[in-house]
Amino acid sequence: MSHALSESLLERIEVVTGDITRQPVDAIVNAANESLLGGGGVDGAIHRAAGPRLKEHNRTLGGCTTGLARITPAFDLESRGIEHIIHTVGPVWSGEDNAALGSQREDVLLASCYQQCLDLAAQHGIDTLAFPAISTGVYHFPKQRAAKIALSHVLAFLTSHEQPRKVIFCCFSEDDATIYHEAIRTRHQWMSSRLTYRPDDPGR
Ligand code: AR6
Repeated sequence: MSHALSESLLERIEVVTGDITRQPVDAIVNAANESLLGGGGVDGAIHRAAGPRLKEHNRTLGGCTTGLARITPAFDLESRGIEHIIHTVGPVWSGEDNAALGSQREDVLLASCYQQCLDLAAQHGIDTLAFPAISTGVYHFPKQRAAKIALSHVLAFLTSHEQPRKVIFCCFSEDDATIYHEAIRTRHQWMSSRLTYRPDDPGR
């Protein structure tokens, strides 16, 4: 990967603080539960903003298993320019935060949520997509750990796909946004070090 490519990849992601229902994007991701019929947190905010037709529609879907995703119209949110909602069900955290990243069943399920949402976005030609910090509220997934998984899966997907063109990580607090900025900074340093370290370079 060239330096220019890694820079342009990072330009395709953005961290914002705010309400996901107010983001100027084509689609938003909902951190739902398996019923898809609404709940608290970001799920409650999205159902309130999308209106009762969302729940009526979701009754016809028969729920969604943890780690999978479903796409729906955005109903009343269409007046704000949002065309789709991608509902995914994150894992409930029950592990130890000190285990190696990727070793927990919950890590794999959370990665699957991001992958499924990105696949659906690409299939539906979604240009701009906003994610909340899936599973890090009521479901208690450790925030730093979740941000690393979110970032690495989004970057890997963007490397091989033109759509979505832009992914926004929509945080609900400045503290949560700081966690994403830190994950991006670490990733950027790692990418740069890989690009400058050439053990076989005769000029070294
Ligand atoms: N915009 C952006 N992010 C938000 C918003 C908002 N309007 N509201 C909350 N957040 P959570 P989970 C953040 O609990 O952990 C529901 O009851 C919040 O600060 O919404 O996946 C569902 O029905 C946190 O960073 O989702 C499920 O039963 C993040 O969104 C369960 O909660 C996720 O927190 C899912 O739990």
